[in-house]
Amino acid sequence: MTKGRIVLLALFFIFSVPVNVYAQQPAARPAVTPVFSDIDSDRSGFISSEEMKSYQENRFNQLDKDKNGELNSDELGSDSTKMHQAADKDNDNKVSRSESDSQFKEYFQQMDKDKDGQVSEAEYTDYWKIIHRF
Ligand SMILES: [Ca+2]
Ligand SMILES: [Ca+2]
Ligand SMILES: [Ca+2]
Repeated sequence: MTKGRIVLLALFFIFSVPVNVYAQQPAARPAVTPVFSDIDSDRSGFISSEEMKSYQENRFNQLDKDKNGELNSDELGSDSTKMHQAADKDNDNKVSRSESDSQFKEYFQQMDKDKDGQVSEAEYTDYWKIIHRF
């Protein structure tokens, strides 16, 4: 190992310590992780794309307090999981049903690391670990 590399590594550790401390504080977390078994409705240990879809529909209906078929900023603000945060693709400050649907399809694909068409509990936990790091 060269001297330059050692210095770089030392710098990396010095700067990474405060970041890790920050990440462990619950207040720094952007979202509450939905419980795996809330989505895995048949308790098979895997989330299928159908289970993800029904979770998304239930969530959407829960959040859509005025039942107008879209989530406005107040309704989005009441979402502790913040799972709809990036869903507003057309930037009209509202999340439509189809925007919600495509956002959750995206989640499913991102979570299903080994691409076997289902999300295992390990894949799920790993995904949220990464999300909560930011
Ligand atoms: Ca609404
Ligand atoms: Ca929108
Ligand atoms: Ca999988």
